[in-house]
Amino acid sequence: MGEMIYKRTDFLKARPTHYCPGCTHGLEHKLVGEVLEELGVIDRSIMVISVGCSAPAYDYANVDNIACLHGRAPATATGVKAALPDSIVYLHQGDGDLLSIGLDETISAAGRGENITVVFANNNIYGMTGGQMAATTLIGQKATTCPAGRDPHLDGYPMKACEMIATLTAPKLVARTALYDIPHIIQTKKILKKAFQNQIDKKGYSFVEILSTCPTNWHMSPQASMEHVKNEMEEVYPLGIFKDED
Ligand SMILES: Cc1ncc(C[n+]2csc(CCOP(=O)(O)OP(=O)(O)O)c2C)c(N)n1
Ligand code: SF4
Ligand SMILES: [Mg+2]
Repeated sequence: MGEMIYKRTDFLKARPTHYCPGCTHGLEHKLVGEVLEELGVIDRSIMVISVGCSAPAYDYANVDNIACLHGRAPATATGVKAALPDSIVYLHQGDGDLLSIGLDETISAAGRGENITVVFANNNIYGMTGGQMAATTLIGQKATTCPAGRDPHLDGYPMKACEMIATLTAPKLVARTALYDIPHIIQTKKILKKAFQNQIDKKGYSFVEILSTCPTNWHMSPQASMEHVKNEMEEVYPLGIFKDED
């Protein structure tokens, strides 16, 4: 990776995004960008973009990127890392992508211990396609495909990514964070930094789930969405470090 043509120092381009007001995808890119800048690895970072509302993220970041088929980001990232072992690979995936459609890819990459960093934006819904139920949708939560609310007898129970991945031997860091206030934003950045440092140090697979918002499909204001994360989501998806090999 020594012969990069452009010297890049800023992760994000100075431009507005398409994200709805109160959506946390943008804040997540910003935190990752700050971390990659502070670690001095922007020149060798590659963004692996999944299908979902964050699909156009390639337009916002000053790094090389690759767009993947729905759910296939971990396999693509595996190929990127194999071809460019010194690259820093950042996956940004929604819950529909990472769990509902890409569970096999997710678990397989984690099980192999690929030296990549996964940022999982869990907003409990298929945001991009208009609010269908995801694997993570809460019991009782309304979605277009469960208009009366998710019923576990019909639709099953919410799936918990960190809890599943932490049972595997290979992953080095598995954590769940949130962004509903400044202390949690600071904590999220700290965990993201560790997750990318692990990759720089060639330690292996790191997985950071961030409890995320979708005010548009939740039919809530940005402020109410943050309260929802704190009061409803966190109860089902507790925050914490599920595995840290350090
Ligand atoms: C194999 C496949 N199935 C379905 C779709 C349609 N699709 C595009 S985005 C999306 C939902 C994405 O939801 P999520 O990953 O949670 O991202 P969000 O928009 O919520 O951030 C779906 C179902 C697709 N593109 N490919
Ligand atoms: S639809 Fe939801 S996930 Fe998509 S940009 Fe809007 S708030 Fe974010
Ligand atoms: Mg989603």
